[in-house]
Amino acid sequence: MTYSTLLYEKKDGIAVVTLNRPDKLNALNSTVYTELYDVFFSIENDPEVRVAILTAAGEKAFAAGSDIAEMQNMGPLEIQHFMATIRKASDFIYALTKPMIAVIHGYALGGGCELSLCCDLRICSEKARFGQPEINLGLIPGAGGTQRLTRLIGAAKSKEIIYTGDMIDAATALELGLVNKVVAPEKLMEEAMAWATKLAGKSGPVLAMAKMAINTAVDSDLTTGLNMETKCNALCFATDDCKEGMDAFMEKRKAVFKNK
Ligand code: CO8
Repeated sequence: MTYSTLLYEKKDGIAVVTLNRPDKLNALNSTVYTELYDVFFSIENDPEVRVAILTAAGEKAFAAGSDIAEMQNMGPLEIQHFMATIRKASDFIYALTKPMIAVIHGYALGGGCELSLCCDLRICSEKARFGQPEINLGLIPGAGGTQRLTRLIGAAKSKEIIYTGDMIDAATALELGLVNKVVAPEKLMEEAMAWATKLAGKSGPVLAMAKMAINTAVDSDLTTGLNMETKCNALCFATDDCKEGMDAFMEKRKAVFKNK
């Protein structure tokens, strides 16, 4: 698959998507969001892919936000169209049935931070910097930041980050629960691949059930979430992998999952 703003590779069940506009600090324009939707649609429908990684080219940034040059002369109607393009990609990535890991070095600002929030897990370099600086441009986050950031780290800290527009460092992001793990820059991709490899060894359908249940917890009330947990578990019991997991335990051997 070839894209003008992304790189794509696949190895041993792990898909790696790389944002590739390093000269613009991987600013996210309409083409990037459209191509992100396309590549993740392919990933979702590719049975060989078990886990996806989203990373970025260049030394300085994961993504420094949505493309200000593109937005600069938009009016309300054009921005709604742009936001629909963002929404289509973001919502699809968030709901992907396969685990998604964002691998973040350098700046993850505005739409860049919001894109990482659509992933399941975030691993970053000690040098990463996060922020929602839209307030300094006279706007507010528009790629899900007021919603996904708030659900992840709570209203008070989200308000602090969004109202001030200040950046936070990797250690603060870890403390807030914005990222799962912080590692030395030279270890970033190695650690991300180790994580991805571990997840690729689990049962894909069962991971999808775990993701659906947890996403329901984020998006709804407790009763709805508990009902979803029950249904997802019932579906796990319809898989060969569930039988294999329990048989392997009883037979004191390592389970070999077949993704069925
Ligand atoms: N959009 C477009 N171009 C960008 C962006 C961006 N977000 N960020 C950086 N660039 C470009 C620069 O213009 C520059 O291009 P050129 O070399 O052609 O002049 C190149 O990338 C390198 O950037 P800098 O020279 O600025 O690099 P510095 O190291 O000096 O600074 C910073 C790095 C601090 C990250 C700085 O680039 C910066 O502040 N960038 C903008 C950060 C920002 O405000 N992000 C939020 C954008 S708005 C957003 O994401 C909204 C999402 C919701 C949209 C929905 C509709 C409302």
